[in-house]
Amino acid sequence: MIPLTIRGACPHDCPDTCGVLTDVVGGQAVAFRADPDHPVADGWLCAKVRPYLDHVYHPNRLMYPLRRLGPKGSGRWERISWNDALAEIARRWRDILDTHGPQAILPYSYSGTLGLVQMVVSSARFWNRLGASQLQRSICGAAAEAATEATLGARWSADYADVLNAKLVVIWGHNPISTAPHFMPWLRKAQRAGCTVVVVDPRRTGTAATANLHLAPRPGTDGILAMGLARLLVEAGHHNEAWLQQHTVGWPEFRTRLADFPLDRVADHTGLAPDAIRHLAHLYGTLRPGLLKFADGINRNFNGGQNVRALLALPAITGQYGIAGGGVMYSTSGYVKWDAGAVHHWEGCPRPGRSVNMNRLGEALLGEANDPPIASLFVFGANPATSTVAAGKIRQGMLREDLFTVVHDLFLTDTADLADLVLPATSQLEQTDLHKAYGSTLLTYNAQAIPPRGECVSNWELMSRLAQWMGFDEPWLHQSPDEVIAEVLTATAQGNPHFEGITLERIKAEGFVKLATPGVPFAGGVFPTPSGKVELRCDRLIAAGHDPLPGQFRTDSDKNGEGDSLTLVTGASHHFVTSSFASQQGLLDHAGPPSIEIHPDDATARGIADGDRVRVFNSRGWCELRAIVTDAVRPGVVVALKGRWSKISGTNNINHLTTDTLADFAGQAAYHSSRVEIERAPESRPLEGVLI
Ligand SMILES: Nc1nc2c(c(=O)[nH]1)N[C@H]1C(S)=C(S)[C@@H](COP(=O)(O)OP(=O)(O)OC[C@H]3O[C@@H](n4cnc5c(=O)[nH]c(N)nc54)[C@H](O)[C@@H]3O)O[C@H]1N2
Ligand SMILES: Nc1nc2c(c(=O)[nH]1)N[C@H]1C(S)=C(S)[C@@H](COP(=O)(O)OP(=O)(O)OC[C@H]3O[C@@H](n4cnc5c(=O)[nH]c(N)nc54)[C@H](O)[C@@H]3O)O[C@H]1N2
Ligand code: SF4
Ligand SMILES: [Mo]
Repeated sequence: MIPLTIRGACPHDCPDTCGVLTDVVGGQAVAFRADPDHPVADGWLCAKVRPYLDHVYHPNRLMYPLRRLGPKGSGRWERISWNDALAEIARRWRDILDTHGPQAILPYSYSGTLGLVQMVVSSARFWNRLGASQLQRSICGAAAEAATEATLGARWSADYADVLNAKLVVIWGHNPISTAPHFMPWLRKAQRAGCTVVVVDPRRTGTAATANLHLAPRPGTDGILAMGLARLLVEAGHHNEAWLQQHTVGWPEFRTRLADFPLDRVADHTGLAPDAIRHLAHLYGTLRPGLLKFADGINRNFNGGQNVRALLALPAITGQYGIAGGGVMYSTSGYVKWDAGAVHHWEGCPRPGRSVNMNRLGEALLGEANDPPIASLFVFGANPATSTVAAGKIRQGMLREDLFTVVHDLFLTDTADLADLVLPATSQLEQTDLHKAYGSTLLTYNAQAIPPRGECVSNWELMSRLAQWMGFDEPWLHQSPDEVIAEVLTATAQGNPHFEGITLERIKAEGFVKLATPGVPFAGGVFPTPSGKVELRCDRLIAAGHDPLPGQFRTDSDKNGEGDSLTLVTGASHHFVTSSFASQQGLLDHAGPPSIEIHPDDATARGIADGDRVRVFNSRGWCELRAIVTDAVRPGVVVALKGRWSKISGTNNINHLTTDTLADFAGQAAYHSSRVEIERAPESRPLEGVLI
């Protein structure tokens, strides 16, 4: 039989949002590959998504609803029908509505899929209609987003190809070799053409290993480094006074503040040699255009917001915004802000009440949210027991006998293990969606390729079923995916010049379309801030309790009792997307056992040798990992990559140690401000664990 080829989009949390093709024979997907016509994918997929059919046809895929037998977390389940599952949810929720009101119900979703229908609208409409608690979605890039919008007015970036116009690229707290793979060919091409590549990262990542220069500062000190660089640039006359006068607000005050950042202080705080800082300032001052590239890893610390504000000042000081190959390449997300009215449909809904910060989930379940208490937790497209800060508290909270928890996922995750009911979710091949990207200016359509496996349902289909059981018959709760897309797209396109000529019909016919964005953002030095300028001083920040100028940094640290002497950095794994795919044996084999990188000086001081089993601990919890003794991490810093499932690792995972103290801006998670201690552990159970 000749296969039918269906065009789709990779739904995972990655800036590339590749176009994909699925070959289907008789309702079965038989081949999966990159769409050769998709300009970002360019004919290849990353190591984790290439074997996507192993994910779709994994023997452990959930196929039907499950109800818990025995105590919470005991791992015993019975199969139930969808009818019974939905009836039980409706019954429990009606009781909760009577006793506590709807805000006692908390939906928790995040980045399992990034689609408009299955993530954005599925996280909004039904929950608004129910009147549930809002979720503050601040786990990933909230501080950097707030900082960028305050300073530049919008998250706009050029496409990856713009790096070919740069003479210098500073990749700052970002590891694109793993996290934005399709940027790498452009970077290599630029490098071969003579572009100098600098990486600023406390770890010698795969990206750093191929750079011309690698600086490894202490985590969280990037703002101080940026202020120090700014001062050196001004001292050497590399600043552009005319541009600053014309296109910025607050330059005189900012300049005065630079007095606080003499080189010796900056070197002391960052742990970098003065010469290395001077060298970077010289490169940035002289190699023009110079591009600063970062993602969200850099904002996951107590100073995440102000650090990004300080970074964003550098292109302004040198007058490099609005030129090809210059400025900042952070995110293209701001070109498409889905129309909030069409996404949310607030009409007829209870007024939105409290918002629960996802980074306080454990504390919220344990009583911090008490008016009303959280009586029901509904998790979909997320795995908080694995991926959210202070996971031990989440586990403890989810074990509450009086909490009614439903988890909708493709797999029986660490989070699903703690549920009362587990519902089976479709994979991307079994659902329809539209995807914007955060690393490119394409919109990519995902056509459903195969029927749902077993009794799986998509997020949006589930929202419609829940609405039906709760007696909500508004048409906007029961649209088809294409109707949702058409409505949101039409509303978004109105008044947004980037959507010129874009319709759903066109996207479906062509598979993907390019937004009508300018090649260079902020051309002519015009910014969508209230002043129309770069806001070095941003008075809007005062209302939120922040210093309106960058340059004052928090000095508190994550204190967990005596001896917490190492900073824990938990960047992205190469073979997983957060915890997604981290139960796939082929990828686990590539990734090796769960481990922690430690500098030889820190290892020797603790009697730890390479390959030792170690216990990592602080006041929040512990986990056991395999030590990798390496100078790829700077002294004082240990690195354990994110994503490992506790149940597969044979131990708690690293998020049992991460801090739930929030960062400076926007309720951001501060994973990389966590402090830990490490000791040798006796060899007992294997760490590698077994597949569930
Ligand atoms: N393969 C893969 N790709 C992914 C993901 C994944 O899990 N796996 N996750 C996706 C998601 S959710 C996101 S948000 C993006 C994130 O994309 P990135 O920001 O590129 O990813 P991270 O690895 O979180 O962080 C990048 C680097 O920041 C460094 N770092 C940490 N703290 C600091 C600091 O204070 N200063 C400096 N200078 N460096 C610091 C870390 O060592 C790490 O190498 O990637 C996405 N892509
Ligand atoms: N230690 C540490 N932890 C981190 C970070 C870090 O830097 N360090 N980074 C954080 C960041 S940046 C992010 S964005 C978060 C991400 O955290 P989460 O959003 O919780 O992402 P995942 O852990 O990948 O879990 C996603 C789940 O969604 C499921 N899923 C996939 N598609 C669908 C679908 O269509 N429907 C349903 N119902 N389920 C689906 C997957 O099977 C998976 O179990 O992790 C954070 N965790
Ligand atoms: S995870 Fe990223 S690089 Fe991999 S296929 Fe998906 S969009 Fe492409
Ligand atoms: Mo993220």
